[in-house]
Amino acid sequence: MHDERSGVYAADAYARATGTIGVCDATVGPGASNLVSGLVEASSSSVPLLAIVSDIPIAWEHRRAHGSASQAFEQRSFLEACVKYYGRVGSTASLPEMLHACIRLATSGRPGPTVLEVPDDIFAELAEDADFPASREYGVYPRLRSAPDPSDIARAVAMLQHSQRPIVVVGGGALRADAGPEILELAQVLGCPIATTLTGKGVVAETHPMAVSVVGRFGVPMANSAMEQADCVIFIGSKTGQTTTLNWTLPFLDTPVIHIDIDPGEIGRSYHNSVALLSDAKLGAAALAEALRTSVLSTDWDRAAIRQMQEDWWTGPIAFKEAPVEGVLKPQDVMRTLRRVMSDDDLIVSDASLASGWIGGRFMLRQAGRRFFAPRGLAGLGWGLPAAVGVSEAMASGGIPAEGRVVCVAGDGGWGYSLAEVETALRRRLPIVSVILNNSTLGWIKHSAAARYPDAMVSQDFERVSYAHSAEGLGANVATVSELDQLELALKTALSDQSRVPWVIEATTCKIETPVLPSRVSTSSKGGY
Ligand SMILES: Cc1ncc(C[n+]2csc(CCOP(=O)(O)OP(=O)(O)O)c2C)c(N)n1
Repeated sequence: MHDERSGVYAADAYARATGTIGVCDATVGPGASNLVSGLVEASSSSVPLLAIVSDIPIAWEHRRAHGSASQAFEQRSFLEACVKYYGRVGSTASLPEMLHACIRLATSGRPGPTVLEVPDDIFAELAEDADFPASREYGVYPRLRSAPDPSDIARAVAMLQHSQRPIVVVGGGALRADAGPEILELAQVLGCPIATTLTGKGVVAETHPMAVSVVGRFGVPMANSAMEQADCVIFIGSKTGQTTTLNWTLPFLDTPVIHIDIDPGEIGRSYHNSVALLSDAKLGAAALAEALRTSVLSTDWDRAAIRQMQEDWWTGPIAFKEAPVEGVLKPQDVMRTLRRVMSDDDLIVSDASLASGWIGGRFMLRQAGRRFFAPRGLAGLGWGLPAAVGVSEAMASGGIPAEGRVVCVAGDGGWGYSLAEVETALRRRLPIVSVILNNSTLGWIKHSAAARYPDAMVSQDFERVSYAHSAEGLGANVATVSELDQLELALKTALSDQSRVPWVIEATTCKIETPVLPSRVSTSSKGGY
């Protein structure tokens, strides 16, 4: 790839799509330092990765400082903070075991990234064939599943027996654990709505009669409204972070919480009185559902009201912040068009910023599974296109079924970080369809600056740039669209093109609209937005 940042992003997305570890490599020094954003994204999103990084020869250690040895710097202390484990290979004899350690640690427990650092002289040595039995199963996650303590299940059941309106909120941990069927079972027994975090989107199909879609800042108002009405919240595989909980104001601090998680350090971090079920998401949901099946419950959600909210949100009229302007598309309309034209076999990848929120709240996932990929760990711009390359490679190599296409959605700011990877997609014959929401501005930053410092704005605007022209130069088929029917035609053409040449569709979009939902002002049920 053109940039080590892209390499690690692609490996991350490959791991998310396939359920196996992603691997990338980078050269000593500037290559290694470029891995930081991707390693932190994978760490905060709990994605197993192995980054193989080279280093100066062992004998040159005294030449590390100030680049006496060309490109050397303290890369270990720099990268070690970003990963679960940093293995430095000291001899060829230790290589097989070190490699095994990196893979084993990346995929076990809460998954995360690891680094294998190999000095240049070790790389150059001839290694004997390893007398070490390699086992592919270590590269797959979740590898070892643990079940909850029955006494904790009994406490959770006792709490739920007092609940009229429980809600299940599932995060990325549930998606990684393939816990969808068990979570559906749990919600069925409880007769309750199911919400997801942005990273958990896909655990259940959003067509389900009790699915209220994504909660939090990048979510859907009906999900936040269901959270407000809930008198007990069951988090499954979620770090209950800022975006999901509207700055830890929802659930309210006095709402009873049950938390199923693989990482004991997460349970109780945001909601101190949580009933803790230390468990894999799949086994935890199954055990709770099983115990509840024989319990007396008194849940009474208004199912018809939930059904109505779903219909209004997905198919009702869209409320815009400003009136439609000719020649400028609304991202909400772009999402509805994408949804109409894309098939259920297509996968969707978003870049950071508003693109994640537009898809999170406005693009209904009609089938469950790992179908939507977004960088919410570090939320760094430029993740989208390289990640689409990783997902598309997974399709091309048979790592995941290949019936559909990979669609990438990015703002123009984010697209600018990694646009050279269009050539990678072309060279690898990956028929990715990218849609750039070109509002010629760093939209989210502009919106927050306007809200916080309206009298001291600095410019977040760009010149009007033709990203279509640059993508054409990089070898893609392109289209520039500013009307909905043009967009629909371009998408249909791109998605049915059999040439395996990537497509880049540049849409002129407005600067004003935002998918970001307002934060609540208080942690109590009395405070509003
Ligand atoms: C690498 C990186 N730098 C800075 C930011 C801070 N940031 C968050 S959103 C945003 C604006 C993104 O603009 P664009 O990609 O055009 O999307 P839009 O918000 O306009 O939809 C910025 C700069 C970030 N998330 N990542």
